[in-house]
Amino acid sequence: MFSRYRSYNTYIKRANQPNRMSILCLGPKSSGKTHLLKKLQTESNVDNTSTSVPTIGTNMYTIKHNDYIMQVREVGGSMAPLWHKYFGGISIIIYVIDASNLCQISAAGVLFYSLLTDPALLRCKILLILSKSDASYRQMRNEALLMLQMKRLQKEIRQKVTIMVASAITGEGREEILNWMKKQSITHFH
Ligand SMILES: Nc1nc2c(ncn2[C@@H]2O[C@H](COP(=O)(O)OP(=O)(O)OP(=O)(O)O)[C@@H](O)[C@H]2O)c(=O)[nH]1
Ligand SMILES: [Mg+2]
Repeated sequence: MFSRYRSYNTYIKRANQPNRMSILCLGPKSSGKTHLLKKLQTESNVDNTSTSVPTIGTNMYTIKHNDYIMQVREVGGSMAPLWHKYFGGISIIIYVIDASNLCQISAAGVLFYSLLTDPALLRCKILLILSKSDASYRQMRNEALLMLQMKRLQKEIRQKVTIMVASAITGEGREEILNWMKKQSITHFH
């Protein structure tokens, strides 16, 4: 227990060094966080056999983009009641919603709203990713945003939410996400 606490503190310290960011990746179960983060790590195809396991607890990813090293911690969707334990020292949240899962979208939106109103995250930069854009039965961007009631939500929260569409299969959105993460690090450290 003590060593886990110490390693978490070390992570926060390291992640706050120049050119390193502390980023948290959250989202409901099976929304595609692990696959997407693997795709951000490497452009090559994601190995479905080793990544299709629900994240119990957390996964840490070191993502390099040009000169930047970004540390991203994924906390599994099954850990949602405990997400708040990982908010300390976090400046950027990536929230992943599965745009192909009609049943999940509204619940994902409610969970997203409760995150954004958490006092610890009021100054965070937020990236909302509509994942699995390759799925033929996905919701289109505008339909998904309508289901999430994004316009109304944006009026009620303090943070600016950037929205992107992505696929871990085709790589859609990869460059855009990496550039956004890098840009946040520049504005965060300078
Ligand atoms: N079509 C498609 N399927 C995907 C994509 N990303 C993930 N999946 C599938 O969605 C399922 C869940 O993906 P994960 O990346 O494990 O989801 P997760 O958000 O990490 O889930 P937890 O760790 O349980 O919170 C897997 O069966 C993947 O094969 C994608 O971009 N497109
Ligand atoms: Mg996962």
